[in-house]
Amino acid sequence: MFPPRNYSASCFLLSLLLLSTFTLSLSQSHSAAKKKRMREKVRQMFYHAYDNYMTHAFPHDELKPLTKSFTDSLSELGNLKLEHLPRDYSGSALTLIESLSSLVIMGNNTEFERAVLWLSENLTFDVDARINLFECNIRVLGGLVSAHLLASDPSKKLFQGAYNNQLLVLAEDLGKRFLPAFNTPTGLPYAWINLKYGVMENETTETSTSGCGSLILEMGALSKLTGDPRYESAALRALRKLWSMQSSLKLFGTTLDVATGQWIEYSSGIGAGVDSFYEYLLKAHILFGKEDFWRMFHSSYIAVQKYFRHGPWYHEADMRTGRATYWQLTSLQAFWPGLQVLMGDIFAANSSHREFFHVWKRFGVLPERYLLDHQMLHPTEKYYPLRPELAESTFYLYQATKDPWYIEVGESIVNSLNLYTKVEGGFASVKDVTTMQLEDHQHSFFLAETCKYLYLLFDDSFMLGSNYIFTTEGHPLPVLNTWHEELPEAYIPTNWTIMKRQAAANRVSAMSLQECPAMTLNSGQHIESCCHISDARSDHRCLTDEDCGVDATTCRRRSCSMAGYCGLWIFI
Ligand code: DMJ
Repeated sequence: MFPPRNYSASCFLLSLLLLSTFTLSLSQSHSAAKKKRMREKVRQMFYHAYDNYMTHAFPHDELKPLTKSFTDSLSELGNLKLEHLPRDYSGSALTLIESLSSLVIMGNNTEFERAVLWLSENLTFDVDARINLFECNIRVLGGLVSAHLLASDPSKKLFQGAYNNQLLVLAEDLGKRFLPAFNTPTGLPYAWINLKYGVMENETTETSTSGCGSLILEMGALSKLTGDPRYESAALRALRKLWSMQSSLKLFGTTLDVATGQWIEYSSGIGAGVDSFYEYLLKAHILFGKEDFWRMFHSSYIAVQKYFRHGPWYHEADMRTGRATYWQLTSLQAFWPGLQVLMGDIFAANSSHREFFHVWKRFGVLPERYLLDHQMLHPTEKYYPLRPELAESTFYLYQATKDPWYIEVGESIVNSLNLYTKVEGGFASVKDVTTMQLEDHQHSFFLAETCKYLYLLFDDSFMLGSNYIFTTEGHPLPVLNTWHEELPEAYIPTNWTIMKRQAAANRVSAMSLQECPAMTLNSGQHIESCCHISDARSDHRCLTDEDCGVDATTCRRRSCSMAGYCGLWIFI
């Protein structure tokens, strides 16, 4: 028998198919092997930082890796002029608290349990130390609340012995010490509070937008866990007041006075002093399931895109006029693409992320401030204090797209950190990115965020089967249906006059001066929003293209990816 005429062609096609299947599975196993290798590299980084902290600094706050000593820095965080430093304060084991959730993510239950027991027996907040409310909230309260939720999750089996809510007891004690800060005519909290004595005499009334607008995740969670509504209520009252202070352009300033409710600094952007305010509007919506937080975020997001965005870059602008003020890239802004992924604007996220990574590659790490208009580094802010924001956005983008390019980015970040910042005694901040001269400080967020996001980029098994939202300090909070409940009437932003006025206003495109035409989908659903994502599903992922609305930058219809995220997938 002769083979069929097209035998050789079939054979060729078959071998081609086999070859490509082989190549595909080879490249898949290649990338799985790479992810495993990288995960181990990050694990080693974390333990190099952690073990050195435990050896040379614990139970003080942070490690000084060059001198293998410590700093009791909780009272110094945000305290640029280092004023009113405590005389008799010997630390709160800040780095240990910040490491708790990372230990769980890396599967070290034994060390987690050991840490929890130590904290429950030794940690006290009854100390004469003036601390920054925002910093203490995101690092300490957030670290404790998150670790408590993990410890009390029976499926995690983190404890050999019994867990008796010790972390929640500590968190509640801290939360109570926060409350006097909110006792102002406006409900906006003081930026500073003494943990033992409350608000100090003649305390400054100046604070920042993020200082009063990013408390709701931790304090809201504390209320849900304790049944005491005071924490959530104080954080919401502050947020409501802040919201009422937005300009007619729906913009916010950077600093304000808590006594008068007047703005001090009218210029703002998406970086320092404001960043986590935007972040918490969206994350509060996800954690507490309230539509109103989404509306607030959505309206602010559009204003940000309209007045701050310039191509893939973001500059600052005056909240009253919308006119550009400072053309600067700052290291903190690099979290924004991650937030854009959460809200489904992946195309825009990807383009900004690429620019941040480009700057990282150029300098080896991300400089604190780069002057876009002069194409040069800021003369005094040339440092890189081991910040996590680029790794964080890379993690989110990889989750959404599974594009192996983000694995390459992660690898490059890991290599730079090891090359430039690793020293015998831990990881040191970079003082000057032009010389790579180091500074004697290992910030606690290096363990809470930088290592965590890099680890999760290469191994996200911690997240399988559960939905988590990460606080601005990288502490995971599970998204629980039981928390998605109605708030008291007075707390619902739609009842606020300002929100009613806004609901009546037209929705416009995120693209400056451009409005996407409203469109009716096949299902009959009418979309006007530039970045609509259906809220029908609790995990905020899409099921079909119809969940995805239109893209903010091009007004083109978006599609739902295989990973369940909305995006402008060119090839679909
Ligand atoms: C962290 O403490 C938090 O991410 C905060 O929101 C701002 N950035 C630092 C780390 O860079």
